[in-house]
Amino acid sequence: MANILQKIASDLYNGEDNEVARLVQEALDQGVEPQEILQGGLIAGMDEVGKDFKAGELFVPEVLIAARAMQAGMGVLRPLLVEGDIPSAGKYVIGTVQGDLHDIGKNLVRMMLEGAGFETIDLGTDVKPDDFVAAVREHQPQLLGMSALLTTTMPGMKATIEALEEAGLRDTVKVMVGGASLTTAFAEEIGADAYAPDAATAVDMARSLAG
Ligand code: B1M
Repeated sequence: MANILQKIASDLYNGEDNEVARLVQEALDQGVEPQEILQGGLIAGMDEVGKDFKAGELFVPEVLIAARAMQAGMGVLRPLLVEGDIPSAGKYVIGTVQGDLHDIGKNLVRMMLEGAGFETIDLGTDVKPDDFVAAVREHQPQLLGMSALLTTTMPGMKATIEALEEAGLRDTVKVMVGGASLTTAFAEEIGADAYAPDAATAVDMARSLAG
């Protein structure tokens, strides 16, 4: 069993999407539990991608290709995981703030979070503070993530945190922010719980914030 899981992890790392989907099905046919395939194959592979991305050994295109391979594997597993009612690592609402259309980094963060077992709700780009608030009310996530690439849209993060406070929801959710122009100091200043400079760190922080 270890062999097939290692093969899934290494094919995922190499972005072999068709092969990952095929091997996931093969593992299921051999009787390997969906949760074991998720942890020992897909998440293990994505963890390696995250580590090497953080270390500067992999770059954005490779990460996106690996993330696509993970999606291919998840496509086979997802119905079974839902059926089996396996607890997720946590619920994570994510979006790019109002006025900002950059979504490559946000999508990368979302895919890496999914790779780590989080259930993500992606609100897309140009998300108004009230829409973040409505999503927190509806989905009751452990975490809310906001991405901003423009200095002109960064204030949308503060506005969203204030809107959460006004709605009485701030204490129900941990807020993480990220994006090229951000800093830890900015995150502290606006009252966010965490700032992640890259997708791999976002996963590490989400894991520790979700407890
Ligand atoms: Co735009 N753009 N852009 N752009 N663009 C930047 C951001 C800019 C720095 C380019 C420059 O001038 N040097 C500049 C911003 C300057 C500033 O405000 N400081 C800029 C500008 C000015 C603009 C326009 C205003 C240009 C114009 O029309 N005059 C315009 C604005 C449109 C709008 O949003 N309203 C605009 C438009 C665009 C495109 C549509 C052409 C395109 C976006 C396509 C898309 O996203 N679908 C685009 C692109 C591609 C870029 C650059 C070249 C690349 C951004 C990117 O995708 N990087 C960018 C220059 C640059 O950064 N080199 C630039 C790759 C991505 C993986 O990295 O998004 O940083 P990044 O995400 C990282 C981390 O930041 C972090 O993890 C990710 C992975 O490691 N992260 C998070 C991100 N979100 C996170 C959330 C988290 C945690 C971590 O928790 C929730």
